[in-house]
Amino acid sequence: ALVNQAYRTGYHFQPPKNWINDPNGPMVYKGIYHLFYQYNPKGAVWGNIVWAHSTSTDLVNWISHKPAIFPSQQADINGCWSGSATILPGGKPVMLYTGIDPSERQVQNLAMPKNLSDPYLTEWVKYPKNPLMLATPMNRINGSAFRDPTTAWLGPDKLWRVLVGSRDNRVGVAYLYKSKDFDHWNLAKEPLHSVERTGMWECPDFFPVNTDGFEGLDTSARGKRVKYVLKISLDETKHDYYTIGTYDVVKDKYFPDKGMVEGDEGLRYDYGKFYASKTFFDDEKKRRILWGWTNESSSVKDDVLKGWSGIQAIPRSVWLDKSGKKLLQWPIKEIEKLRENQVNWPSKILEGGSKLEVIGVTAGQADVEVSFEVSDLKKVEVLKKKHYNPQLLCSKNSASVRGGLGPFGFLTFASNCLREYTAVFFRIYNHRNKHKVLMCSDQSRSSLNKHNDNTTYGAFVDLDPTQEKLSLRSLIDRSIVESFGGGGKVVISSRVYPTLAIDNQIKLFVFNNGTANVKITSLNAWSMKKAQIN
Ligand code: DQQ
Repeated sequence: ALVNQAYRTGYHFQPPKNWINDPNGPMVYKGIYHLFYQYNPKGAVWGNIVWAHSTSTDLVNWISHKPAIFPSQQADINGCWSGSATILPGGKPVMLYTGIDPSERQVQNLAMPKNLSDPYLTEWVKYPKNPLMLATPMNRINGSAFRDPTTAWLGPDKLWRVLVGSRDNRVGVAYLYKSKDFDHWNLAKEPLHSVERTGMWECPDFFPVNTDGFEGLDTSARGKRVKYVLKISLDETKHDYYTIGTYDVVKDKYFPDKGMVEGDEGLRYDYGKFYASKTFFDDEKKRRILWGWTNESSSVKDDVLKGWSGIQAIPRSVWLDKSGKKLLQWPIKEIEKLRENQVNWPSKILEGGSKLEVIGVTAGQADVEVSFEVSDLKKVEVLKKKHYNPQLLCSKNSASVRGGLGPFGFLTFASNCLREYTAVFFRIYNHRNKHKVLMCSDQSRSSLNKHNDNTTYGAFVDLDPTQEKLSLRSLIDRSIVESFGGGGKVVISSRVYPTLAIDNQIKLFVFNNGTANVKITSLNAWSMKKAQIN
């Protein structure tokens, strides 16, 4: 399996070989999408970090260019770490990124395209005055926890603002810097935001969202119908969390809203593997697009054997849900042009304890959408405690544990006799006289190879099963299942490495392991063509 590269993806972004991590500086310039990313040119483990560079006209097919930013100055001689693009007025892109200096301190640097008439922007020039921001005894910033500048935004006072992730002991901090010329940056008296006991904030992202509709906004946009999103990547848990709130541009303070769906700590973009994510405003199509890194769940030894590690998740459009309490996410529309050989089922009953094979698609490289309707709510199981950890609930009640209403969903990467499968499903509960919908991605039987991390993931989906259909879409791609529940309310990405369910031995089922019947109101499945990537 390792030798024939069964786990290399067909339409997810990855280079031909070696290690990748965070997406960097995503942007669109003269109609060309740019993606830079953390890359080790020398192997399948983290190290020797440079900014690799690819471009695309559709966010699906990519060509690669030579590394754009690599150690060349004192200010980045020990590594070029994560950073972001800002499009200056007049359309000129610039990059702020973290450099590792000769004394292993993290500092913030600027790089600019050499030739603006080249839409591929293959050559980048470092600003000679780098570093522009650094930790000093005066500002009391921790120089080993000071990185990942955001896209800058312009305030009404014509000053640029940018955030840099940090920590002060265990207080997670987003330091704010201001500048009138992108050259001299002044640390604001107070950070934009900080939260106790969260540890290092990596890769902060701060952007406005529309309160009505899914149109994206430029990072400097302001107005009455605008809310703000602050996303942080928690080094201690390796998950991305966001809150929605208001931004006082005069005080330069961010205030997260109270009473968000799961409390004030923050929601997850993805309840599986997804880290160091970053959005950009697509000015061409007026949408905000989210990129995120999905690392491997295999052992380092296997990564070295297969010669690569890490992929980027399919870019997602993000916008504010009508409730104002969470973001919705959906794979970018363009990915649908890879669909072929559509399979479409008429509505049918999926009996309790049964499963149906989805025949006619390449089950290892597919896009599948199903929608369920439930009526037999008498059969729901009851949850008695006050609080439940949905991930634990999913791992306790795996797909093989018979339920009342659910589990029902997909068995992806299923082998012939179901010795291997990765199950993505819903299970409905009654919790304090309300219905609660749990969504799980169960990796417990994903592979006979036990050297993989097969943690099960889960989250509650904020929807009322008596009023709404339960929809599930999974993007399946050779070693990844990216699942969107409830039209993008909950997303879970999992990496799996079956030993039997590989290549043309992979099957796909819709299953119902509850006692109650459910109705499939529609099912659409497509094989996915291979994208041209790098
Ligand atoms: N990865 C980068 C850092 C960032 C971390 C280094 C997050 O800049 O904090 O490769 O994955």
